[in-house]
Amino acid sequence: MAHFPEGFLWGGAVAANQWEGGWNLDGRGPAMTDVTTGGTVNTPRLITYIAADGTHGTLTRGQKLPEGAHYAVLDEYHYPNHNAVDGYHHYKEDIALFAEMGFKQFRMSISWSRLYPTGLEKEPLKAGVEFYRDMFKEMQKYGIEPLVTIWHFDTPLYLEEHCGGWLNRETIEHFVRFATTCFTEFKGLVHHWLTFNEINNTIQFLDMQGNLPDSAYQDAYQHLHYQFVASAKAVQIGHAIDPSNMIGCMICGITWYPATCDPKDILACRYAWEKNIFYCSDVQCLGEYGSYCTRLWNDHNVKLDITEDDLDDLARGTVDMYTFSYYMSNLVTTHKVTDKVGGNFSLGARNEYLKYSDWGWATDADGLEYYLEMIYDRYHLPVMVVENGLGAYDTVEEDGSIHDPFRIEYYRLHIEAMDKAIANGVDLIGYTTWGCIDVVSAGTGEMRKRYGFIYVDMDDEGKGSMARSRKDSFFWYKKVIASNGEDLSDL
Ligand code: BGP
Repeated sequence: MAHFPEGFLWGGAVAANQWEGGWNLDGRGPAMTDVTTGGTVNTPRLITYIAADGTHGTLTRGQKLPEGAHYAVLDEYHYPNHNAVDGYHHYKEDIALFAEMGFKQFRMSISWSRLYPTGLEKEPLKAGVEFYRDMFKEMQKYGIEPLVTIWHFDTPLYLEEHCGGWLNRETIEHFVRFATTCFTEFKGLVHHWLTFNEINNTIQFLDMQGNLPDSAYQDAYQHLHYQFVASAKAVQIGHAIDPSNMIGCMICGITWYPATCDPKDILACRYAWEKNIFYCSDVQCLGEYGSYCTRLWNDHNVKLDITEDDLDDLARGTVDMYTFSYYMSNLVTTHKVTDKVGGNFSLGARNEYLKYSDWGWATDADGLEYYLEMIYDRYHLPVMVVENGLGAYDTVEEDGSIHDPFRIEYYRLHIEAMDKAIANGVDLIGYTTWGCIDVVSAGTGEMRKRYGFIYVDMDDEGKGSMARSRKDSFFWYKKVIASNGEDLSDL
C-alpha cells in the first residue's frame, strides 16, 4: 500500500522565462534571460551587451557589466528564452494535456516584467494581468490548482541595469508592489504561492566560481538579505489579502554527504548544509538568522545592512510550507578532488555509488528521502517537492512515439522515496515534476536537455514547429496519478 494521502497534489512545474516566450509581446519588458544566449553542457551561456564605444561584448553569469555598457540583444546570437516553447500562445493546449494526465496542481511563475516592464511602474500592465487570469481560469476548468512562483530568476532588466537590482534596498519595495498585485488580482484563483525560486542559489553559486574576493560574499549575502525581507513582507501581505493563502519558501535542495569519514569532512558537510540549505530556510521558516551565520559572515568579513524593522519583518513573515527542488546529492570533502561533477547550481566530488546523467547530475533517490525527513524534522511544516526530474536526450521514432524508460525509472525511484518519507512521518502534500512539458534549460539554455512528459518540437537553434506530443512517460505518470502513487509498474 502506498502512503500518499488523499488529495495529494500531483502535478508538474515550469517557469515563465523557460516556457512562456512572448518576451516582447503586449508591452512586456526584458529580463536578464532575454539577453542570455544558449550554451551547452561544456560551454557557458553568455550575457550580451554593447560597450560604451559601441563594440559588442559578452559576460558569463556573475560578471559585472563594464562601465558605460548596456545589456543588449545582438543579431549574431540566438536567445532561447525569447520564444521558449511558446506557452504564451499554447497554454490552453498545454493545460488540457496536463488535465489529461490528471494533474491536481500546476506550478508556474509570473513574469515580473510582463506586469511591470521596468519594475518601476506604479500600476501593472492590464494585458499581463489578463494573460495570467485567463490561464488560472483555464486551470480552474479542469480542477487544477495553480502553484505560483512569484519570482523565478526574472527581475526586470531595467532594475538590474539601472537600479542595482537586489543590491539596492529599494528593490524590496518594487517587488512588494508586484507581489501585492499578484495576491490582489488573482485572489480566489490562486491559493498556493512561492516567493523566490531556489533562493539559496546565490550562495551555492559562489562556491562554483572558486576563489572569489570577500566583496562577492558581501554582495551575495546582502542580496539575499533584501530578498528575505521582500519575501517576509510578501508573506504578510499575502496573508492579509487572503488568509487562506498558503505561501512557501523554495530552496534548491541538494543532499550533502561527507565524502570520507575524516571528521574534518563530517564537519565540512555540516557546514555545507548550514551555508547552502539552512541559511535561507531558517530565516524563511523560523523567522531569524541561525547562530552559525556569524561564522559564515566572519569568514568573509561580511557586514550587512540589517535594520530593526527588517528583523521584525523576518519574524512576522515566516512561510506556511517548505518547498524545494530535488535533483541530486553532492559530496563534500576537505581532501583534494580529482573528479569534480556538476549539479544544479553546484559542484561536488563524484560519488562512486551513484549513476550520473549526460549532464553530470547524480541520480540519488535515497537522498530525497534523507532530505525530506531531515527538513520535516527541523521545521515541522507541510512540505512539497516542487521540482524533480531527469534532463535527458529524447529520440522521436518514425511513427512519432517517444520511448523514455530512463525517465520513468527515475520518477519511480523518487516517488518510492517520497512514499517512504511519508510512511516515516513527513507531512508531504504535493509533488510537481520539473519541466512536465519540455522547456528551455535554465543552466545551459538547451532544448535537447529534456525533462517533459510532453515533447515539444523545437531545437537548440529555435527551429521546430512547437508541436506537442506525448512521450511514454506521459501515460505512465497518468497511471501513477490515477492510482495516487500506488501503481508504479511499467506500462
Ligand atoms: C532549477 C530551476 C529550474 C530548472 C531546473 C533544471 O534550478 O529552478 O528553472 O531549470 O533547475 O535545471 P536545468 O534546466 O539547468 O537542467
